[in-house]
Amino acid sequence: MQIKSFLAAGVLTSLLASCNQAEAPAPILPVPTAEQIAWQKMETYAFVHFGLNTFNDLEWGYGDTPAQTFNPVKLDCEQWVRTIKAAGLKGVILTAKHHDGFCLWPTKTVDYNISNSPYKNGKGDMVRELSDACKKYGLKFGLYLSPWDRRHAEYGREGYRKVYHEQINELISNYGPLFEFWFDGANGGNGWYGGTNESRSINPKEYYQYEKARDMIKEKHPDAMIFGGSVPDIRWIGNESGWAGETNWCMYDEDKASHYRQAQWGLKDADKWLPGECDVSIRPGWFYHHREDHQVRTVPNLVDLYYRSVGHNANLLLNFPISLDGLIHATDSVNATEWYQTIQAELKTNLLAGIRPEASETRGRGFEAKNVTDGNWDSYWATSDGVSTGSLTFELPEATSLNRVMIQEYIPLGQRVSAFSIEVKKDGEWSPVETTDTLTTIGYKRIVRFKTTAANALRVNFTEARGPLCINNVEAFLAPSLLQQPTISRNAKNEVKIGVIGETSDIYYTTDGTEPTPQSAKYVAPFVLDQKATVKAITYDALTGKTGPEAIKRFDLTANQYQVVSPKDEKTAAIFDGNGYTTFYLPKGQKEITVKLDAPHTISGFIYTPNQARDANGHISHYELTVDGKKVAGGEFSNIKHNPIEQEIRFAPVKGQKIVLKCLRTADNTPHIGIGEFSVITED
Ligand code: FUL
Repeated sequence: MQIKSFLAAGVLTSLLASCNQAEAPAPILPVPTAEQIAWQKMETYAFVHFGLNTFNDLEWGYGDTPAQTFNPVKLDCEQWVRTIKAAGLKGVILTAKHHDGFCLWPTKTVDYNISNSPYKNGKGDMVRELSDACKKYGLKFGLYLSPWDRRHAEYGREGYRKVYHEQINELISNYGPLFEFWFDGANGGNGWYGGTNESRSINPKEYYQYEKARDMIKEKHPDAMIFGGSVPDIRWIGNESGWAGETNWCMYDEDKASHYRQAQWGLKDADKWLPGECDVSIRPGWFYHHREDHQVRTVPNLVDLYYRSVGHNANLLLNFPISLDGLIHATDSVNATEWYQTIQAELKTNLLAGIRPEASETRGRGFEAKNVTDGNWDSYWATSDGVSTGSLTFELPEATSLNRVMIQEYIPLGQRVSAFSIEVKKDGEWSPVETTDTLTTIGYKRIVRFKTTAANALRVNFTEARGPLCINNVEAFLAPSLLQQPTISRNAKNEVKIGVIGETSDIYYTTDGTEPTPQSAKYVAPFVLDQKATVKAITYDALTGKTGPEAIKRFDLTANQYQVVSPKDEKTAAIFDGNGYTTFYLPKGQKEITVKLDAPHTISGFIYTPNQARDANGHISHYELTVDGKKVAGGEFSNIKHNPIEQEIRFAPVKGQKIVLKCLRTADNTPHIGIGEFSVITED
């Protein structure tokens, strides 16, 4: 009896409590699905690019390299997975087939697959091996299957479409749960196509029948996010550099966007919830190239990308090019692991934990300001209907230094905030924090970095939103300073400039190839270097005795050793000025540039840098190079449109003086041809 009345009282209390509970704000459409929310909470995961390209030093195989060249001798998927886990990444997506058409699993659809390679005497199955390793180590598993297939004879026709769908079917049927399926949008047109060596164009939205493909995938993997195609769940962020816009809405609609680059910011007024994914490689290329071993992204660079992806309301997909032996290279593995540890250290102690903030206004019971510091993702502070601005003030128990603020909106009810500001109170005065960030959207997560400041209190003002505010988390941190990697450049006057972005620190350098130490020359101002040399530089903090990542730059011929004979135009100087942002565009109709060196040199390669300006065009995608009238190189700068990095081409050394770089095609078929930088690699 006693128990009964006790229970009744309990029910009554909770009934009363729920009666007093204010009503939750109405969702503002569109809102994410439960699967999209679960995906966004993953925040970071890995990509691996591996296949025939790896063994042929290519980014985009043409579809004609023999399957027998796939021969990793130490392949160990568990090593990949251990590295990926140590880097704090929650899953991995494997390139089961790239544009060259080579399949990493023993598919029944085409012979061009792993069973016709020497790997495990044709008994290997990379998709199986990696998915097993993921299960063993508790990582999620996803797949990339390139729709564009440069090998298949039937590409562009119904025959290949059937093959493609059957390949999807094999992959979704045999390898366990998938968290993401990647349809790559690239389609360069030309390929081997069964030996026809031609260019084929298709209308991707219709040709691949993505709706059908999606249904097949979702039937077996309802949680899987579809990337790309015509019915995606998430969107490409519009660049392959790993960052999202500071303003970044989860809403998007390709048909409403003026250009694909709009994807970096999303759209405030679109009716699809399509959160952004930032894909980026830890090296310049997506596939492994020995020449990039010293170009692995450094810890500070990766840390910066974290803040500009996850900290900008997007997920980060970090690629590891698997090396020739079948392992993640040691440098990549060390840098990725240290990157994670650095992020952990930067966001270790939440200075607002347990503080009950004061809110400008509250909707009522259940939506109090204390919800933003209770560590519960599903409880949030909300303002009343009709109130879409407000502030949260956190009194700090003692004067504290800070330089990071993290804010999260309760996205199940939609993304709302479009403007906010952050202030600190010092000596009784409020002032805004010093930041270069534009404080607009928040979404699932926004992290703002600002100059370290002392504070007795912190205030976040939400100044514009699409409806009542729904904020579920606010945290603040004091990240230790991080030594950056210097940048090194040489201008047309042969002046070498070494600099660092962000916090200032001492720089030491060498020009004779030796390793720089704090005993080396200290950089104080640009210096002249009018010969071939390698400059190495480090940052150093005398207080901690720590050095930052080393920068290495090899300088070959100087700008005055080049003379452009055609076209005659003084603007051509821009291509030797050490600055990839200043670009020379060839006059309309002209397709080549002729350069004369000061004297004959033994030349073993050249470097072409496309315009480095954001979203530039006119990049050369197909080229030919002659030295003294003899063709020494020609081919494709694969993937240069979306990954416009420096292109280094090597060839057998040849002595000569007159060089002609000819453009056979630009990446976007624009009539103007841009050259950011051009240089040759000499052996003398
Ligand atoms: C691009 C491809 O063309 C690249 O090779 C790479 O796979 C990247 C992730 O997507 O569109």
